[in-house]
Amino acid sequence: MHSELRDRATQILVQNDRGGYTVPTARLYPYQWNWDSAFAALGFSEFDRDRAWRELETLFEGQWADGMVPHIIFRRDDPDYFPGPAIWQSGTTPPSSGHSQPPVVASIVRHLMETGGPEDQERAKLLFPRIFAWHNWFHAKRDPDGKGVVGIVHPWESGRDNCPDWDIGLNRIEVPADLERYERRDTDSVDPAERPTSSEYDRYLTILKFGRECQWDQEKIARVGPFFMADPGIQFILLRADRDLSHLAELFGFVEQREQIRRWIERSVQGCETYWNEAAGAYCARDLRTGEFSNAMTNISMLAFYAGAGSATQRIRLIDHARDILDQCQYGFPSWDPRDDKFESKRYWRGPVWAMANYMIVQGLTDCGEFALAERIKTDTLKLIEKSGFCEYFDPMTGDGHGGTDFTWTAAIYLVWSRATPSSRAA
Ligand code: 9WN
Repeated sequence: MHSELRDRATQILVQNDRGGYTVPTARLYPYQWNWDSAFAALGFSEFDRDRAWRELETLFEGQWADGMVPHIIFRRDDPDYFPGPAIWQSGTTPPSSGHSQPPVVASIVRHLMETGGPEDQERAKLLFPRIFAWHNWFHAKRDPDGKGVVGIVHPWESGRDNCPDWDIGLNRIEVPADLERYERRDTDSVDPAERPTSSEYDRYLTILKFGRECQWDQEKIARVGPFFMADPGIQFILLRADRDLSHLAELFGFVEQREQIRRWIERSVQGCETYWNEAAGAYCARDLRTGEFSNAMTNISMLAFYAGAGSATQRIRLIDHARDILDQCQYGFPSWDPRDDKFESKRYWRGPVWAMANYMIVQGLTDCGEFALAERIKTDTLKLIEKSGFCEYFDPMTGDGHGGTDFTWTAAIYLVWSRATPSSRAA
């Protein structure tokens, strides 16, 4: 079973390869997505290192002049996905979306280097300036006042599209009367009960319209756009990625960049306090326009460990909280607290378990010595895949798989974790 599943995971990566870049899954997501590509590279590194690097290199072919690496790169028009390049109108070559996604790349590059040889070092060194420019973009454009709190301008930028975290910001958005009529394509291949609602889609398109109409003026979008929220996911993933990038800078002798990264890290560590919601006992999202907090713990709150953030007291509370949440589920870690009334076990980011989120949670917990909890979440992930296949996400109560099938990042995580020893290191 074990080796059959490994073969199947390898096959999925190969079959989702579109020639240098990988689609997350056929039909539902027919383009190159940003953090999906980072995890695809992780998966490829298990059997084809050259292809792993190629995945990251093609991702950076979509980098904007200001350093931003967009969340989708459209290499060819595909009627299976909405909204495509004609709606985004990025004006770039290749065409792309107009905002970013969680910057996991630097951490994957560090993994590739630590599991590779001199050729991996060479390729990492070539990619370094591009990754640095992207992190710089996040710190400058998504934290325009330098507060150490990196915001998102669209729920899609978080990669956790319909998580209840974003209800606060989305509820404040009024859908304009002149919003163009559109036809969703996602619900052609996935049950609408497992996807965002049409009211959410109207708001996603309203934010997109604002960006397009100001020709993707990122300063303006962050300062006066319809949506600007602090996402613990971006904050923690960027903080971890900055630490990993700093490690690379040291190795390559990039003194100036290392100093700059040190300043980013210092600021971000302080900024993490903005996300601590004492009433909820967790790191939560927050509306940057009003200060309002989201009130429940998510899988992403657990990335505090991955980022090396939080005081000893905060970490103890998070661990206790995590145990309570896991007691409610058959499989962890759910993307929303099952005790909250917004929890929906099958609907996308409102409850389901995501393998790649678990991968980051487990890395963080392992680095912090929380081995038992890490083992529970890792074992749950493998069991979910063994039970239901390489699905996009899983019901934490039943273990059933949902969303897209033959999913790239689920296959990638399986490849890494079904190997004998898990990769971990001190933060
Ligand atoms: C919008 C590709 C992407 C992931 C996101 C996930 C989903 C897209 C969508 O699919 O979002 O970006 O159309 O639903 O939420 O994390 O990168 O797998």
